[in-house]
Amino acid sequence: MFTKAIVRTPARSMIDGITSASLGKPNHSLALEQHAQYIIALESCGLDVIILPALEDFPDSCFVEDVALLSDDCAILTRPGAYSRRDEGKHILATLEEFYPEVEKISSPGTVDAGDIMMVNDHFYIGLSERTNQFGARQMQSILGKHGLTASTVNLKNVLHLKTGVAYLENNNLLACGEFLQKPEFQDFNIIEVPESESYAANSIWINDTVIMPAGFPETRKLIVGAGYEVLELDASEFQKLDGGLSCLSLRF
Ligand code: CIR
Repeated sequence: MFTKAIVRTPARSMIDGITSASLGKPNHSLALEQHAQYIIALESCGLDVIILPALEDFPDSCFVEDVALLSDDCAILTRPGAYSRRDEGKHILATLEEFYPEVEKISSPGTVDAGDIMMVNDHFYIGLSERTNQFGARQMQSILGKHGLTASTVNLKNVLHLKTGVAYLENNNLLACGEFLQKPEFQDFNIIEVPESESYAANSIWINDTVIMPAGFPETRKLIVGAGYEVLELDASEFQKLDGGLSCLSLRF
């Protein structure tokens, strides 16, 4: 069960965020509205939501998921792979220290975006991507190990982050798309296959038995409802324009 989430208000500078999508620039006012709905959805799942202020110097800073890995046992500040995001963590550290006695850190030459890390009980899958390198993954593995947690790496080919293409929905259910469907390391899960045409919906989040998913993906919605979950749909169009999804917008713990 999660009890809290940290989010950060989207900055006006988000229009200059990093993207590989060709969906146009995000509309800041609409992003703020969608973000407000996101917060309401998290609260309706029982979470206390800590809302951090916008950081204009960091266009991608609303994607807080990438800057830290939080679990019941430890908090780890990452070192984001994109240079423009490298110092975002400094602005969240004090908040993390309110909840964790010690916050561990990934250091150079390691880079990690925590959007590349999927928690499955006490095990963490770490995607090796353009953002997360071997050094970072090894540091992460060793810090998690100190806390009695295990980790393994997954090579990514086509997606930005591991959780762009997979989401663990608890109860051994894995929502997955594209390159992750055939990965040997995921074959023991009950795979809920997201159709390629709805791949954006693979970035959904489980919160206390509700699945929050992006609006507009009816096939995936049907599959998730069929697996027995309550579903909340949210419009995430302005974040999709920056390659971001619903998981990226919060740290849940
Ligand atoms: C970036 O490229 O870093 C942002 N525009 C999007 C980050 C999305 N985060 C995530 O998938 N965890």
